[in-house]
Amino acid sequence: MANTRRAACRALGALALCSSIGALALTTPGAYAQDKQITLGFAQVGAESAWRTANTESVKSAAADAKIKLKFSDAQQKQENQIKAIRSYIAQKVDVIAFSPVVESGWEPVLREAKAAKIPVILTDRNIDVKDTSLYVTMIGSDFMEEGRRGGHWLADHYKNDQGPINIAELQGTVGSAPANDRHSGLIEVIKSDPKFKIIASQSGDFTLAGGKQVMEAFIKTYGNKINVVYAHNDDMALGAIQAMEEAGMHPGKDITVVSFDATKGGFQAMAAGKMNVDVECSPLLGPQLMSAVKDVVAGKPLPKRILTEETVFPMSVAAQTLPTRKY
Ligand code: GZL
Repeated sequence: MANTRRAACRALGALALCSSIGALALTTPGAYAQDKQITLGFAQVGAESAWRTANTESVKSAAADAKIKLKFSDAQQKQENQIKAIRSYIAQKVDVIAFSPVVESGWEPVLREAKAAKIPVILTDRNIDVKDTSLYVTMIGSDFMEEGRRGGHWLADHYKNDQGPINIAELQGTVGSAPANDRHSGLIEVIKSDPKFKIIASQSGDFTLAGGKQVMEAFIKTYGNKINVVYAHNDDMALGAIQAMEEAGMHPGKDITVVSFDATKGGFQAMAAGKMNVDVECSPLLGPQLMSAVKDVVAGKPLPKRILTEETVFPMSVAAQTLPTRKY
């Protein structure tokens, strides 16, 4: 009899303990949030390049790994579509909104709506140009100015014993986008002090292979063999330009130096084939960092305003041995 009474007391005690922990969890701020599945609304730029495809894959797989419910939209490179997607995430009362801004300006109104709805916003990949930086929690991505400087320094070193003139044809990314603006400005910062470098042509190919090919065909028609360097803001446009140069009987990577950005597998294959001289890395694999930031925001943890991705520069000489190790 006594044993039965003792067992009953133990069971009652355990029940009381469980219910008090349960109550504690419900009342402790943030504790409940750890149990509720987080919903993230992500407004992607589009599907314009191999980089973007890898970036989308990274976001989707990292959300699944983190057990975060992902609402995903593709804006087909149109700002109005990204704004519509963000508004729809606000209406659905998601926990966090993240997006890769297709261009730098025009975001204040919709971000003020997100702030009024108390939904935190995280920027990934590209930055925005706003006075009120309280409109977003943090920006996760590369330093495009530094990438442009790296491209410029590689050119300065490559032509250090050449008197010039060195005529550059520039294939710019999407007009108004942070990577296009900064990869251009970073190059200028380095070469402006050396008059032998001249940008004789500069036009947007919108980060696409078709755009790069079309613009390069026009550059070849106008400037022909006067072009010494093609400076392409991403691999897709560089690969399109390489096609145009080969169709015109030119030898990209040999009689025309090709500088590109992203360091995708396509870029490595072009370098291994001797058709591209250098590829400045820009990692699209931002998914894990984004999901970690989302969880921190929901848990009320402070985040730095800028989370920088580490990257490097790959010259043609290392392409063949490095290609098998590349993840995108
Ligand atoms: C850079 C990214 C750019 C890539 C392009 O972080 O925004 O957009 O360089 C992509 O390939 O289209």
